[in-house]
Amino acid sequence: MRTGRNLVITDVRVILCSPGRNFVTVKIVTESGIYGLGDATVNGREMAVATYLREHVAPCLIGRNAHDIEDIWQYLYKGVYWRRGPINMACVGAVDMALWDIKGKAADLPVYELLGGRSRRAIGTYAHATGNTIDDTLTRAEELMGQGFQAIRLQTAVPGLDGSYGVLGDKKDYFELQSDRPLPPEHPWSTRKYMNSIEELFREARARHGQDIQLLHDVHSRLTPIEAAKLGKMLEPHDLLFLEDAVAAENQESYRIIREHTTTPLAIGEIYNTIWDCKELIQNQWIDYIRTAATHAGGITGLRRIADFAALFHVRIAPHGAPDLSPICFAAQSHVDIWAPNFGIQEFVGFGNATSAEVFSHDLKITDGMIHIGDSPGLGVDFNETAAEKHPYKRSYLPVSRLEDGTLWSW
Ligand code: KDG
Ligand code: MG
Repeated sequence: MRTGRNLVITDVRVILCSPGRNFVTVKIVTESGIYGLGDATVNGREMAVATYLREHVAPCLIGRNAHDIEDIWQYLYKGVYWRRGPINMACVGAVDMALWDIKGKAADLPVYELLGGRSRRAIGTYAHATGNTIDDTLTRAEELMGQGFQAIRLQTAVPGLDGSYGVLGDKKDYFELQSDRPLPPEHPWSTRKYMNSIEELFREARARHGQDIQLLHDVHSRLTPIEAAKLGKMLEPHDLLFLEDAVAAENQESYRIIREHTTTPLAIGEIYNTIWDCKELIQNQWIDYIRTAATHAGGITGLRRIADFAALFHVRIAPHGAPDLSPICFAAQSHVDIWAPNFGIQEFVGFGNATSAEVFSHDLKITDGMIHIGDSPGLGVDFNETAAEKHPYKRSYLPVSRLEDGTLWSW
């Protein structure tokens, strides 16, 4: 295909490492020496993405012009015949971010300038307060409020259940590496026990922390639509910013049922890979926030397309920000957040630990719960391959959930 200014891709490296947890990183190198970085991590399935990238994607990129971001996106999406899917789209996403990084460096501009410039000074975030009891959770929320966070997601263990989403029985957090466990850890689930206890968490939160703080909650897809409707109604007096993943929505119609019954705002999307997964949710205005991440939904190009579509229907973006997305993904979506006119809020669970900081560097800062992006060209990230070698991949799985009678449930 024709090109304007050629920036020929000469090498595509795929690096798996585990500086605290597993990440899959793509490094695309051009003949000029400019390189770009992308995150392709799919938590618990890292080898699949790494192999797909090495065996099927990298050979197709060598010799192409790194400036042709849209053409390469279409080539990897339409061109494979097998459209969509989490593994394929994480690879498209990683390549896409790396190409935006290259374009920014070549232009000597941060990526948000290429998207259209800033729409805001900084990016509002929400933090996580999680605990084994309501008191633990609310004490943690108080600490976060003291650090300046103005929005906090509250999760607490369900009385009578040994561990649940966000709170493992042995207190090892769900986002920590689970490599000491040969197979996925299992959590029990009871909708009845959850429904009987959850309202108290938010009632207590409002009583202790007042009305100013924004509160959020993640159901992690464990309810049916009518149960979610009931929960939304139950939580209405506590005025949530949003209720996340109330129901798994391969069937997007499910959200119509929830919407008909409650004014609690709804969010979904962290496992979606394309605009098609949320098309009906958005165009019917059944949700308020779309939570697709840059890695999982086809990179900056995929996320920008979703944001523009969502803006037509008053839906705002709130990208997934769990620690199993690498700092490269976090930076990539921060550039989208600072640009998107319909940005809502960014999930934020810290910038990783000291070990991950040996491997990844970035140009983001957090003060008073707001993320500030510097003006480094490209995505402002870097990756230390030598440091990464010291932290080899370790197999690790996300947990699974079972009802108390043993039936497998959504985790
Ligand atoms: O890999 C799965 C986690 O990223 C997910 O469980 C975290 O639900 C999550 C969230 O909202 O951050
Ligand atoms: Mg979630």
